[in-house]
Amino acid sequence: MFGFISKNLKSLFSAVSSKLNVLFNTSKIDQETIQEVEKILLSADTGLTVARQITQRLQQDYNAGKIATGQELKKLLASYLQELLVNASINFDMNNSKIYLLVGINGSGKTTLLGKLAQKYVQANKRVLIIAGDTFRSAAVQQLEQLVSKLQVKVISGAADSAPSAVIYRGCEEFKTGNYDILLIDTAGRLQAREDLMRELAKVERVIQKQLPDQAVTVLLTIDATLGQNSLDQARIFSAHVKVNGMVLTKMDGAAKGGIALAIVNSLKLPIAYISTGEKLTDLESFDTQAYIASLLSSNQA
Ligand SMILES: Nc1nc2c(ncn2[C@@H]2O[C@H](COP(=O)(O)OP(=O)(O)OP(=O)(O)O)[C@@H](O)[C@H]2O)c(=O)[nH]1
Ligand SMILES: [Mg+2]
Repeated sequence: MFGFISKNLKSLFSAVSSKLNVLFNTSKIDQETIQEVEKILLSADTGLTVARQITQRLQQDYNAGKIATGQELKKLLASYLQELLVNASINFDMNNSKIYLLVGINGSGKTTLLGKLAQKYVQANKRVLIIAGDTFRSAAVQQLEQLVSKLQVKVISGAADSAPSAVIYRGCEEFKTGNYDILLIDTAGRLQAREDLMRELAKVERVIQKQLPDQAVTVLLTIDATLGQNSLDQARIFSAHVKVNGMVLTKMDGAAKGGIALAIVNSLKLPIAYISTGEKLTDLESFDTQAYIASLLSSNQA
């Protein structure tokens, strides 16, 4: 698994890491090198706050005479990235959760993620129930049913344009009375700026909590990693309306510049539960901090 994730991330970071490695391999570090690090981090989509924060620390080290060689620079950069990501993957224990509510903006990969989680739990011999809570988009239920068609899992759906809380209520009843281990709930995509839709989501969360008061609900926010800095705004506003437990960075295989993980973790202190690296049901990996940093800093292609 480690090899797989680092291979995917390596191609994601190959341009960035090759530029960084030019710096790591120089024998003499000067003022310009530190500025170059900031530029490279920015080009990886880490955002200005993170890039500045890290280079300011490197600058202090440089002034104090602690960075004379490229290898010293690499070591310090790695440790600052590690510190920054310390909250990224800890505190996220998927094993104890039974209920997953997937939220995010339109097209961010919720339904695809649901299919992947369904496959993961079916493979682990769990009895999975799915609620197709996207009653807004007419083709949403068919998309979901097709995605999980080979898994033999029950999908509870409602009439098009009905209130999502109604189908979610029914699905929770089925979960209570049926013999299930895992409940996966899809929701319609919504832009973070739509206050009415954000309130609808908060209502959905309340319905689940009321129906299943003894169960913890894990809310996963899907973030399309190709959208760059706009993702920060999404994560902040969704978190203000529902209790987001973890983020899933999607489309980390495409045009994404994976530094967005650093920006989000730094500003929201939310863990990254998974990264999604493709459209196939198997393209899902746990977020591994060490592998992420290694792929950012190492120029060797796996
Ligand atoms: N390359 C790539 N494509 C992905 C990934 N995840 C999802 N997609 C694609 O992105 C598109 C949108 O994915 P969906 O899962 O339908 O997204 P959604 O959030 O459910 O969309 P709405 O329900 O319309 O809000 C689909 O074409 C997916 O196949 C990924 O990790 N990598
Ligand atoms: Mg969907």
